[in-house]
Amino acid sequence: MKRRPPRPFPALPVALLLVAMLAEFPAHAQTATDLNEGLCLSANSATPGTYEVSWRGRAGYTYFLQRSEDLASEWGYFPLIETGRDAAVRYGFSTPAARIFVRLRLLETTLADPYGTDSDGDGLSNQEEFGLRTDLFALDTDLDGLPDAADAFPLDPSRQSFTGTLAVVLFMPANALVLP
Ligand SMILES: [Ca+2]
Ligand SMILES: [Ca+2]
Repeated sequence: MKRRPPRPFPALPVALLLVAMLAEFPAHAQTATDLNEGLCLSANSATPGTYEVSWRGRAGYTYFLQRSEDLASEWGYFPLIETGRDAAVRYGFSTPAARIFVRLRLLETTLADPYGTDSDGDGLSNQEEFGLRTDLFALDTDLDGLPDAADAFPLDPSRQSFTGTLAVVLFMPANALVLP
């Protein structure tokens, strides 16, 4: 993977990482045929804890950027969805984590309403799943049997609390013997 030299950029808290810059790649930059869309993560040595992530966004593709601090726990999402435009996509962010890893998930299509779309059909929009920190591509993020939209604790499989309404219908069997 070819790496771009670190460039200074303003330190931003993770919650405000939505500072996207679209620019045409110079000739030496990564291309979509590179591994993982030419995804690069560069640390800003001048400002510890600040990074720039970039990749080649292909037209007709939709990108979701994920992060992990240790590769052992679940991957989380940056709260952004990027529609490829055959151009570079760059984001700057800061984090207090000692290490940070990033990866892309992509759809080979574009979405008319990326944030309003429910990508996994669990009843929650992508925007709502960003807020809940659930997986945009899993009906049941914590695998406890309750879909994310009905799970009061969608990230904790040890706590099962149904948030919907249970419909209970009582009926009398045709051969029932009614006692006095
Ligand atoms: Ca969803
Ligand atoms: Ca669940």
